[in-house]
Amino acid sequence: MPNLPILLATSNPGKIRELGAILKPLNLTLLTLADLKDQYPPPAETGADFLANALLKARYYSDQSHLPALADDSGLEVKALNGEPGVHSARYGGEDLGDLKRSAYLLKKMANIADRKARFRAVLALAYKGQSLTWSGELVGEIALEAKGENGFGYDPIFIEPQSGLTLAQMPLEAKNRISHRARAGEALSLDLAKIAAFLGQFSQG
Ligand code: ITT
Repeated sequence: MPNLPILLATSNPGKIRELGAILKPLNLTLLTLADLKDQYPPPAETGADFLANALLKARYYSDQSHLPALADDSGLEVKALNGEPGVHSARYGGEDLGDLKRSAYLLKKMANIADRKARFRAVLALAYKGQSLTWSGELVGEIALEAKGENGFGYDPIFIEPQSGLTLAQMPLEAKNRISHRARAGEALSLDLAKIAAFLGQFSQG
């Protein structure tokens, strides 16, 4: 693998923890936004879907930092809410709510809804100098009746993983990282290491 460091282009600490662990075996050299001397304001996520927003973030942070940048765009889609909150997952119910109140807001919307089917989706995008690669993953499950568990982030306390019957927040990080939408996107990425090496290699000569 060429030795170009890759910038993990997210300001979400939950994603940094998970992506760090998921990508660790791949021996990529990863930097976070906190490692850079310049700080960049996050871009407006104006894309219509996860793919568009992942590409938008990866391209933005790569252009700013002049590094290859790997961004994650992800979120929760609830069938009975026509796919909401979807690309609005991070801001659903109001910008400043915080994770717990945001989950409570969603539970309230679901109060009288019997169909609890939902899925998490994640798209990873790697961008550098006008080129990009993308990978995606999903996890199907159900919205719980009440929040349970302390681990994870975001909607984890209200998302039940069907095999175990546990919410993602009741699982240790390693267990979530074996099955999550982000882990599946990471697996797809790991199957493309040769492509990534070629992608980075084309820039390493100069
Ligand atoms: P960056 O854009 O800086 O990466 P963000 O939190 O704004 O961080 P997104 O726009 O992709 O990221 O929003 C994703 C939201 O979806 C996130 O804030 C959570 O509320 C939710 N989400 C995504 N993955 C999740 C997971 O594994 N567990 C629980 N909630 C998740």
